[in-house]
Amino acid sequence: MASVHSTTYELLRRQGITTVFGNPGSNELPFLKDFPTDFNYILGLHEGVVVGIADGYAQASGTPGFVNLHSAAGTGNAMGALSNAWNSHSPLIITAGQQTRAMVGVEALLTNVDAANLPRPLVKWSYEPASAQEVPHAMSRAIHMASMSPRGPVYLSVPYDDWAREADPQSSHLLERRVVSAGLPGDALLADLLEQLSNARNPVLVLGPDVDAAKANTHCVTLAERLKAPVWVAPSAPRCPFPTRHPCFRGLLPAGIAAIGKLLEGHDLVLVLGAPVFRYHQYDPGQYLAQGTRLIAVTCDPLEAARAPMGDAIVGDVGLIAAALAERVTPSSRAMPTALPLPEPVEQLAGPLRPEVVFDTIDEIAPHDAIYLNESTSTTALMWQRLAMRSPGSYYFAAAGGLGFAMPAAVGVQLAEPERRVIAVIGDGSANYSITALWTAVQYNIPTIFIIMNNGTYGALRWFAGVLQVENVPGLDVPGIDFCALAKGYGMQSFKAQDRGQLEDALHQALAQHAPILIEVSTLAPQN
Ligand code: TZD
Ligand code: CA
Repeated sequence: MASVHSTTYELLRRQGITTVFGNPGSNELPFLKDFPTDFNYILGLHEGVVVGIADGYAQASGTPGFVNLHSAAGTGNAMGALSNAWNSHSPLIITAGQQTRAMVGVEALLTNVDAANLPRPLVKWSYEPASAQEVPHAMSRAIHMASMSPRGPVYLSVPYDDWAREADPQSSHLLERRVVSAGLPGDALLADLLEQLSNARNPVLVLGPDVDAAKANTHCVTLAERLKAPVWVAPSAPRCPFPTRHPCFRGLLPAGIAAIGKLLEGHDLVLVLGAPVFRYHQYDPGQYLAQGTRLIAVTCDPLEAARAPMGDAIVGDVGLIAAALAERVTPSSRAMPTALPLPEPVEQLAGPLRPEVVFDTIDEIAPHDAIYLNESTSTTALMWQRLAMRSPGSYYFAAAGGLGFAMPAAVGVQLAEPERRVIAVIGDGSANYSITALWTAVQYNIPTIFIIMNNGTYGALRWFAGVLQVENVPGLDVPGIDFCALAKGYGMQSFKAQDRGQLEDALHQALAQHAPILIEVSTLAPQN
């Protein structure tokens, strides 16, 4: 008779899931026992790092990331990372070991009390099976729930004595199941949308992360070119859905209500694809949309559709809808938008370097299909202006704004994309939330390039303090951290770059080798 253990591994195998991202404890050892040789285990030293790596891997590969955490404490450590995964529709199957069934009731050490409730509301589905025999069925549900549109993280708590039990013989049915979502709207709805686009005098596209997740970037290029429409990226962008040097590209929308309303003024139709409407940040009260502007959003997520404060929404498959619109839209006779001017080069040879110089240097030296992770919070706008992003899957940023995402996600993205170079640009503040990601990169020889922008401060918070007009705030500086020494401690090669020449040399060296590397750049803090 098959055990719960062997049935579950067979189920994962059949679904193409053979990598486990984890940090183990006693409750998890029976699951990890006799770990199959066709599976890989990627160890992270903190659960925020484990989920961050799995999130990057799931987003870049488009396949579910399987995570194994330790009970309540491990889950708690992962909650910040889970807030990002929830907001980026990342398909993550997060499992946690529970105490043995006989001792859950007495709350023995390492019991996950009310386990299914712990990760809510940051999961699509959360469960602890009522019996050992139910474990394979619950795992099957978890996989399908995470993978079905809208994708997202799910949570499964499994008492550790369940793994050695006999599986229900009917579990074999689970091995054969396929569940797919079908999401193209009916002809009438599509025809109506096409007519509105054709009739619009001055339409504009606003694209979000789920365009990139659906690999619909080229469909959006065709759509924009046929409509001759400008293209904005939806605010607080976690991914890059459109090539940033394309003539239609207008940049990243600001994250304020009034600012967006004003920027979109004059357009009679705003078509939003694959983004919430909108992920605002700073409170900038005003009109959501100017008089005479209509908005239609296409999203995979009913929650996003329901909570938008204005406009219509269509819930469906963003990739299929983008492809159908691109193919069928009537080409416009309007003039093609003209490309944005390239940013002015900044002459500076000696450091501390202006962030512009860092980005220009990276842009000059990095391969054209490099993948960027961004967690340098005060320089996001500069990054979008100065780094050309051409290919799908070229940019990732914490979708909920939770720091500690980009370092581990860069490791996961690199695992999923071994042919491309991954460059993570990380602030000196942000680098401390998930610094142990360096260790995983070293141990598994994952050749991510980490660039630390060391300006000694929480630059973005200094800017925000200005927006909120609050003065004399403590805790905004982070001086005295030697990132090269930290890298050395985790076994990683590192360079300090004090000027442009040193940065160039370090980047060339990093790109010439197949090993992770950290480059610490002294940068100027934003002026405020
Ligand atoms: N903690 C977590 C988990 N997420 C957060 N977003 C913050 C705290 C608050 N926070 C920001 O939103 S930006 C920021 C903090 C602390 C400063 C990051 O500083 P940095 O980058 O050095 O990484 P800059 O370029 O100096 O802003
Ligand atoms: Ca900083």
